[in-house]
Amino acid sequence: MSHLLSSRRTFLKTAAISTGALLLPTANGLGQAETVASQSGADEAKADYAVRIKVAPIEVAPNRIISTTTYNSQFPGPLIRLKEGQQVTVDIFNDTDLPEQLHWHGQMVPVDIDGASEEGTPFIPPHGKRRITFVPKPAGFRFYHTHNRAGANLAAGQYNGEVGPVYIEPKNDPGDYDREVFLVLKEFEPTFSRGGDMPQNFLPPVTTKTLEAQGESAMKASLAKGTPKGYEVGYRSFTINGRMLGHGEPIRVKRGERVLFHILNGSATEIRSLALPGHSFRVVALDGNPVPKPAQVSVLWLGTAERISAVVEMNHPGVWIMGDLDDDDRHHGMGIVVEYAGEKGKGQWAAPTLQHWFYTRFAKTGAQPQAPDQTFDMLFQKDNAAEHGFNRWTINGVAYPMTGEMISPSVHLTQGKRYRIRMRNASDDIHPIHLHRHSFELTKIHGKATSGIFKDVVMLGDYQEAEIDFVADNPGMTLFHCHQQLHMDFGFMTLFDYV
Ligand SMILES: [Cu+2]
Repeated sequence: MSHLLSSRRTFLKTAAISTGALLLPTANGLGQAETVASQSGADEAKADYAVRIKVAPIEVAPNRIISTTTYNSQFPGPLIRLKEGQQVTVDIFNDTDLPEQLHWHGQMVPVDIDGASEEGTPFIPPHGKRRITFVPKPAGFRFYHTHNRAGANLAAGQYNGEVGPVYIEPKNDPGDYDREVFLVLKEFEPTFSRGGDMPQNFLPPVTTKTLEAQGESAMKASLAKGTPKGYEVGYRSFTINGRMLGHGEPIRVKRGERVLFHILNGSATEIRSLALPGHSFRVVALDGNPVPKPAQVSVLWLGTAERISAVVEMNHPGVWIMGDLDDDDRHHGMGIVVEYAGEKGKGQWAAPTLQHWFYTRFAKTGAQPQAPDQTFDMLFQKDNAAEHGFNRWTINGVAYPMTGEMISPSVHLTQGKRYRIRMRNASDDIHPIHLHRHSFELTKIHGKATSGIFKDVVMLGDYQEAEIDFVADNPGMTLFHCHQQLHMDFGFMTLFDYV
């Protein structure tokens, strides 16, 4: 299996033949475009890409085979390389027995393309097909994934293998690196547990006492009634690009090379970290959007659905494990070997020094955000084990119905206006908050005003507050939700519309 590794030259070649080609799984994995005969009939023009949703076996380690729903029978789904502003046609085939939604995460597409039934995107019918045409934007590292609900079904939604990377090439690419490597982090074989082990100490501890008091007293009251803690999800196998640590091809590098890693946390529920002993990451983009001030860090942290693009200068020869800081998760597969040319032996790991993860490290110092036209307050709360043993999540006291139909929007937007959402988390969980079809700017986080960082997912720490601004520039129903599958399926969602 490949680890999405390719030279820049190969990518240019791939891009050049992408029109009129179908992306198909090949023996060595991702990103390989091949021109094949149309599968959609002679009377219809061929699509630029075809994605086939299909249950298939994937081998995460020798003789460790998992049956899961995939894109094109592989994990991750094929790398889809698009060009900013250049229209593309994609055929989505659904070879499963259930209706499907394919979400173009991080792209500013219309509602009928976006891939969220709550917004009104049509389903891809079971054993049917949808052809979509859209103009990719903005440039950068995006991804596609299922937007099906899973609820209590750990074989559904993003618990399965429906995740694939998208790279939208900018009109101008300064290209200050030698080659690109795409990494998709993903766990398999989910199981339920009571209470979780989510890492909590990596965000700056800027908590709000009133939120903490509110959350703690609600939890105490629930536990006092004899209610156990709500279900959480754990996993048996952990992979990077679909292979457990030690069982995939290493990333082969040469001394002096500058490798641009595009890293995606494709997890349904988990926060991931990544370090490479003896090396540092120069973070150049968050969620695909260039940051105002690239900076070096030794550890990357990614909430569910977050992406980081970072350049590593290969200047510390050896054979290393690039892996998660959590020993247990790494021992169960969350890592990949980086091997220098001429070096041999087992991958070495060394725990890095812990630093807090400040998004603001990549912002311009002292930059103040533009004033919004209007501000909305949102309070996030957990109702412990209230939904058949699952935690119920509310935004301003309202849980989105578990049945998933479109409901009345909670926020009405006027096109062209700038909005601020003041988010307050009265729970002890971290929430990767996601806004569909728009990018937002971080304007206050870790207790400080900031500007210039544009994202589509942001981690909101336990009992913390943050503010995000966005411009209403893409009319239509817009979903706002926590990207943790267990949270979004159990209420943590709301809709915006345009008046
Ligand atoms: Cu959440």
